[in-house]
Amino acid sequence: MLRRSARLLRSSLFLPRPSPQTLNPIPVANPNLLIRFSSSSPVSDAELRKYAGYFVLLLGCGVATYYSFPFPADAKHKKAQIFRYAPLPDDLHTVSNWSGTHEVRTRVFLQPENLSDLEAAVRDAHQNRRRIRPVGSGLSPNGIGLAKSGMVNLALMDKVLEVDREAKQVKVQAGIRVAELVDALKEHGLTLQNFASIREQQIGGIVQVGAHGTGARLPPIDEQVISMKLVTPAKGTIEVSKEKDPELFYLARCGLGGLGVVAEVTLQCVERHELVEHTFVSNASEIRKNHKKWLAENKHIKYLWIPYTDTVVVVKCNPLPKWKTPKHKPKYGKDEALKHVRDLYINSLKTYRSEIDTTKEDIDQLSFTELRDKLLALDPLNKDHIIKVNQAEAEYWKKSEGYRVGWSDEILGFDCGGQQWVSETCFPAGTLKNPSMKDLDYIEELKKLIEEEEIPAPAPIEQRWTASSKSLMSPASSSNEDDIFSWVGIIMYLPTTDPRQRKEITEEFFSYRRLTQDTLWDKYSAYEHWAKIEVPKDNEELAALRERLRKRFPVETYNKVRRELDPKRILSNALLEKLFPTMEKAQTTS
Ligand SMILES: Cc1cc2nc3c(=O)[nH]c(=O)nc-3n(C[C@H](O)[C@H](O)[C@H](O)COP(=O)(O)OP(=O)(O)OC[C@H]3O[C@@H](n4cnc5c(N)ncnc54)[C@H](O)[C@@H]3O)c2cc1C
Ligand SMILES: *[C@@H]1O[C@H](CO)[C@@H](O)[C@H](O)[C@H]1NC(C)=O
Ligand SMILES: *[C@@H]1O[C@H](CO)[C@@H](O)[C@H](O)[C@H]1NC(C)=O
Ligand SMILES: CC(=O)N[C@H]1CO[C@H](CO)[C@@H](O)[C@@H]1O
Repeated sequence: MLRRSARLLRSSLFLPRPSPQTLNPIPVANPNLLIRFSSSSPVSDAELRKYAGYFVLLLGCGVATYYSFPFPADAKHKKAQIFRYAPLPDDLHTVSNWSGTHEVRTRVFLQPENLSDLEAAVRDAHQNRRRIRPVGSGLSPNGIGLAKSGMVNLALMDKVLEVDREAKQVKVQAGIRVAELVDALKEHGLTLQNFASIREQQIGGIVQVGAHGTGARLPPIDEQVISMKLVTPAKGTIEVSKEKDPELFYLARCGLGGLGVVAEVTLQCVERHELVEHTFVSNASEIRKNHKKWLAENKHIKYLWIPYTDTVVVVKCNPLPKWKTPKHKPKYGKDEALKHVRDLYINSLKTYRSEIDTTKEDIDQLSFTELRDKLLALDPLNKDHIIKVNQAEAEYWKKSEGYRVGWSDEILGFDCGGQQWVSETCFPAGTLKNPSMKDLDYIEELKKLIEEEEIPAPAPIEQRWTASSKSLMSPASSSNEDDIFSWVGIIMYLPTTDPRQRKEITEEFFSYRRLTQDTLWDKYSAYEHWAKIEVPKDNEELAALRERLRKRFPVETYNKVRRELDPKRILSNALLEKLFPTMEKAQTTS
């Protein structure tokens, strides 16, 4: 049973998943091949959670679809086995990024159940120079948490340890996922200040890359960290906080998994609150007129720009009391809103396929993002086709204007659509009092570039804002608390499993990204999100990227502290080594 599900999973895309295995591998010729099954008697809580963690993430983010695997009936029987050698290749763990754009296979996937286990695993790996890169839910589009030579994952260390209702602070084990943390906080009347588009990240993962939501007064999520327990290879377990060691604290908050395994995190929370989301369609000139006011007035605001159209979808979210009770009833029903997109799909099917194998009923079942994926799949790199799809998307949003009320964690999610390539940059946009308007200039240039270069750019170009972060490695880092930053994401979907087509889309995406890089990044001091930065294959380009990173981030300090805390680079991976090479070469196995 167990085995079968492992095979099933391997053929799909999935999150790094809890699996029945190894800690303290017994020293044999190749310890990496040793798989240990837990030997404790009846089905423990942790065991249950292992299987509850068997999720396959299919599509979507705000409305992600999950398939959970049933708890194996013979699990008890399985537990009778204490140690077992894993035959190849059945126990290889394939860990893939969400979009299936990066994946690794590994035999070392440690899942400690508690702090002492984790400490032992880190100590052991350090002594034996074996790599165990910390990985969270593995959701980073660039696979920054993945390492072929081995990983440690805290999915079983997912407890809420303390809630301080007065101070509105919570102390958690870093393996807890955002969704579960928010659920646990409910009964205390608390929640997180802000959210990314999805809630499946582990706290360790979301903090270490400096992830963000939107709202020009709200900093990225790492800024909510008050203290952390860091398990380091060379210095053991250390507690880092502003009081104890400010330099290390601000470096390690957004530490890219390279300074230690974050075992525990104390987070600042806020009162649980409801938000009113107002979605409406605007255009570039109206936005220019109102931008300054909107940024300041709205707690959360984002713009979804639709290439080749003048349509901009504006989404504002604000606390409930500020508003008169909004009209709940949308002007159009779901079918009316989708009509244009469905019609385009039916007509496109006629053009692209001689036989229509999809019935009307099937089409009526599809959500907007599913329809968009199917439409794009027909001719993903044909600019004229993409323009039609974008225009249909603009129509869809025009008929989807209206209000939605709900708890902040529900409202702030977003359905990002299917598998995709994404590049997101962060750049300064002045202050809240005095916005530089560079954010709007950036988009204007980007849209012009798309049109001039005839890039088959789908929608949306998502634009968000945050306040600054004091974390030194954050793309929004600034010592000036008033500074605000804009985050802009470009996208190309991968609506196909055909490897040739995926390759073509990938190439087109990288040329699109390259054009934005050449035209915009230096001009606007824009830097890529750590979960989205891609390492160039070309050596000269890589050297240029390193140079660039040194201008913005304290790379020397980061490497110096890595040398102190993780001298053998057991927590690192190829991506980190490429971006932040150290003088002494990593000597860990492979
Ligand atoms: C559909 C989708 C939507 C997204 N939307 C947003 C968004 O709106 N805003 C945004 O900012 N990001 C967004 N992201 C990116 C996502 O929030 C980040 O990639 C986040 O890091 C993922 O968390 P994770 O647990 O999967 O971390 P992973 O990808 O597994 O790891 C991320 C980093 O954290 C490190 N790490 C993980 N756990 C630990 C630990 N315990 N100790 C030390 N280091 C650790 C890893 O080494 C790695 O460097 C989105 C991603 C997807 C797929
Ligand atoms: C940690 O978990 C292991 C099982 O992996 C168990 O044997 C050990 O007793 C636990 N330690 C503590 C302190 O709970
Ligand atoms: C932009 O939107 C405003 C407000 O809806 C409208 O008055 C204006 O005509 C629009 N401008 C363009 C160029 O479409
Ligand atoms: C399933 C899938 O598409 N996997 C991809 C993961 O990433 C690697 C490297 O980036 C690709 O080569 C794979 O095709």
